[in-house]
Amino acid sequence: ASHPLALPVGVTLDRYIMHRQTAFPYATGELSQLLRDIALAGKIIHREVNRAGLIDLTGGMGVQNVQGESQQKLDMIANIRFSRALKNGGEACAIISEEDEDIIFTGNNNGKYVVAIDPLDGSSNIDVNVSIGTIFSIYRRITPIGAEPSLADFLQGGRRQVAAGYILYGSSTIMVYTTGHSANGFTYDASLGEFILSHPDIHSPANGQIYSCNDGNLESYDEGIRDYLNDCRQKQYTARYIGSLVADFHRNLLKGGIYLYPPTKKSPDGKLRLLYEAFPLAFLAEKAGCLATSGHRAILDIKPTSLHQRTPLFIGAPLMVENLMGHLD
Ligand code: P6P
Repeated sequence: ASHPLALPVGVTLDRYIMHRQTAFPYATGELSQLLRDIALAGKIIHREVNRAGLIDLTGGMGVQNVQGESQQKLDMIANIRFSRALKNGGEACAIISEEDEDIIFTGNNNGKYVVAIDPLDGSSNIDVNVSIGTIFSIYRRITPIGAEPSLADFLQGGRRQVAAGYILYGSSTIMVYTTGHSANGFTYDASLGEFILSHPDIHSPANGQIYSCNDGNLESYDEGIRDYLNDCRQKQYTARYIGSLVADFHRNLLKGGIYLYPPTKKSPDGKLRLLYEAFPLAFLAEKAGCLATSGHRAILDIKPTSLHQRTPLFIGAPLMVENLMGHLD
């Protein structure tokens, strides 16, 4: 039977959010509004991404972000737009972003929520017209309402997320998120300016034949990882690696597959960020029936200690992740 709260494909995101909120009699609407604010920022970035080639938004600005990576104009704009949308929305008291070293205090100290965000992941793909994505993670603050938010609000751990998801700016723009129950996908109809429910209650395949990793790093992978990848090749699986996490993740979520970013010589702790990449995707993945591990433990069980810490990430079809784990000592 379909989920009791299921709504028909075609309903708008706003209607869906309101309908879901009615399932929580004590809900006071802040999380609903926060999700709308994120969707609004996504609509704005959709417009910017689709104009990028026309108004010289591609190409580096010659400035470095906190990661020491050359900052593309569009990810700077995305960072500004999401921060502004969340500040103006009033529901988030603080934000952390891949693009900023320190916590961004919104000034809304009465806001109940904090948001961790990668405003535009895969930004090196912008100027070659490859899909890119926003990843977001929402926590209920643990500092008192009205007080100044703190680091502790962001270091609660992956299982304390109240919502998480992504917006993929690809051949179409789709927002996929969960508030802890089901995972749902909303495709953007720019002619209406609305996200429309297109992928209700996503259940990812238990197994798959697609593996995604940067083959160029093969020599620096742990032997167990190389054994697993050889196993995939023996079985003539399909290698698909876009170099844009959200795009690779989304394809694997729908079709069944595994994404691997193991430790490498260059990134001995893995490359991906725990708080605004691995945690939100792992939270969403588990709600869609997938698994996400660092190779040592479930991603969501990692105890976070700093805002920009990295982790190895293996995420996707449960049978593929379990098979991989069988190859690790
Ligand atoms: P590599 C993009 O920079 C990113 O963070 C992910 O979106 C992507 O999956 C990965 O890094 C690509 O990294 O080292 O394979 O180029």
